Amino acid sequence: MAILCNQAGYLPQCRKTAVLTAGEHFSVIRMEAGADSAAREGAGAQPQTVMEGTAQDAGTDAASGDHVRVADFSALTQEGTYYVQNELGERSHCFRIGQDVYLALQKDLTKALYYQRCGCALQEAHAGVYTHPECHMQTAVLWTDRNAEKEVRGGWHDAGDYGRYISPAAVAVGHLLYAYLLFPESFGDSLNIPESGNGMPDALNECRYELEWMLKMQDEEGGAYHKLTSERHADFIMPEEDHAQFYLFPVSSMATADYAASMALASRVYRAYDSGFADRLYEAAVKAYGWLDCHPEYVGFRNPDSCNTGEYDDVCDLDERLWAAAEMLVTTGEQKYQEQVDRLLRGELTKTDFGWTDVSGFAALAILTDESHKASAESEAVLKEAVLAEADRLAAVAAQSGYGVAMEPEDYIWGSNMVVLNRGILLVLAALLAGQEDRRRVYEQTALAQMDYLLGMNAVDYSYVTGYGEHAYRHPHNRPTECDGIELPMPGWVSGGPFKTPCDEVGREQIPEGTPPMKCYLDHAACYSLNEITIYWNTPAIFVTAYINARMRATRN
Ligand code: G3I
Ligand code: 9MR
Ligand code: ZN
Repeated sequence: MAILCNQAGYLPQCRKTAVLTAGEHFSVIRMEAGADSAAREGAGAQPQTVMEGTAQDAGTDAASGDHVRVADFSALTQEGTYYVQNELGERSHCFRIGQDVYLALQKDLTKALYYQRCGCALQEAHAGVYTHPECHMQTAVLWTDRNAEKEVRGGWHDAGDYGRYISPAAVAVGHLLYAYLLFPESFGDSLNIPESGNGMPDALNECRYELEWMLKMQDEEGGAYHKLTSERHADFIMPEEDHAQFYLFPVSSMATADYAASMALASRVYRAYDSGFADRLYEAAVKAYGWLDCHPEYVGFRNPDSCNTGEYDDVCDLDERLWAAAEMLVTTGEQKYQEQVDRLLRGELTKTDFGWTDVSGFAALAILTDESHKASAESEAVLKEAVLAEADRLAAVAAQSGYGVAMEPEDYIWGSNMVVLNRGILLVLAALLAGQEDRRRVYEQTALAQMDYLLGMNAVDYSYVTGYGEHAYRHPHNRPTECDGIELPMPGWVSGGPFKTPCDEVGREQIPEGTPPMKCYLDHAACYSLNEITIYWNTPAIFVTAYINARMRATRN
């Protein structure tokens, strides 16, 4: 495809660009005016050229090797369905311009978490065609003591596999709950999940399903088991067909700190809805933090030799401890947590990332969005400086990118779309903190540009969200999708995206050596290092879309 665009669409009042890899001139053709126009040629639409221009030469994009030109059609604000065409007659996929472009997307990104529910049946009333009987009902045993049984049903399958892991769970909970805390107006109760209509926003209902499982993953000392999985990944079978023994793997300091942080955060969020639940969450947080106090040393996790399920190993637990101290400080105001925050802020932590290996950005979210300012002014200043400095760096990286994405060639790691979206979170946080309107606008536009990339304005011309775009990817590495006999995947799944050194067999075989990083992608179900789905790749996308929908609501009123 020679013209790349956000296949889901653009907001009327925001910047709108498309990338040309051929031709210099562009026309924007309206298929049909109106807010709800069909995005299909032949639906009785009479194409009409509504804008013409010359695309700006942006040189050679480092991450793709493409020589690109950028067509800016921001002046076009009328709602409708369009495409972009160059002077060679090549055209983009259709896209919409409309206020509602991100509304359905945010709902589907969140509903996707429901499809990950483990330990219950997905009924047709809520799951439509994507039903399955209850799964993984069996009790687990400790990996280190096969006589010690524990009931740990529930939670979300982590990804395309059936494992459940504490650190990625805590990160997904963190993204989701901060999205709600900061942009509550973007959350309703119409996801059509079993709890819909109970007076609590459905994102919180869905998140509670994960939290109730997490509450089972704590041992008597307060430590959090690192993960709950079978010894080997299941074959490609439906979840209800997986009867393997599940094991609780040993406690780690990384998991326990993530656990303490996410429980403390959740206790604040649910306080207004269910104080009994909030108390349980808080008590679990205090108990986990007590474990951290008793174990100031790093307690790592490595897979036993015979185990091939996810490892989520991390060589440093200081970022997790910082997140935990920050959440406990904001939750309690107690000086002992301030002292931990001060100590850890003096270290070399980034304070700006929201992934499962580096969670230190969540400490910035906790402290910088706390309206009661329980943390010291010094902590706030240190964190704000780090956030704004990183946002400036990312804005400069995006400006250098022909595709407007805040990524450098070395950033295309396993789950690179999570990197894109976590950088979107950072840019949104900076937009909230920016003192000057011109900087705020730069951060906001750059955050939106990350969604343009995710939804199709990239070197492989894929929308990386199932069901969103004429060329949305369709073959995620996801066991139910592969086994359910249904042609299309559930809508709203974010693909892991391009990875410069793919490590699955098909990716290694089919992507030639020397392929530019942004092009190291295949829409292939076997490519777990390129095209898997996970809960914590969807949740940063929910955060960014919730911000966008809140901003659109505010600027519309
Ligand atoms: O931390 C190093 C960094 O220092 C280095 O510069 C970089 C170079 O590529 O590698 C970084 O470590 C990588 C790590 O992710 C953190 O980004 C490892 O190489 C890489 O192998 C590791 O990949 C993880 C993968 O599991 C394998 O462990 C992915 O992030 C993680 O999303 C993925 O998670 C899997 C679960 O195990 C099982 N469930 C599915 C899920 C998604 O695929
Ligand atoms: O399906 C598994 C996926 O969730 C993991 O991310 C990946 C790495 O842990 O492993 C996948 O399972 C593969 C296993 O590692 C090797 N045999 C093939 C399995 C299915 O692709
Ligand atoms: Zn299950």
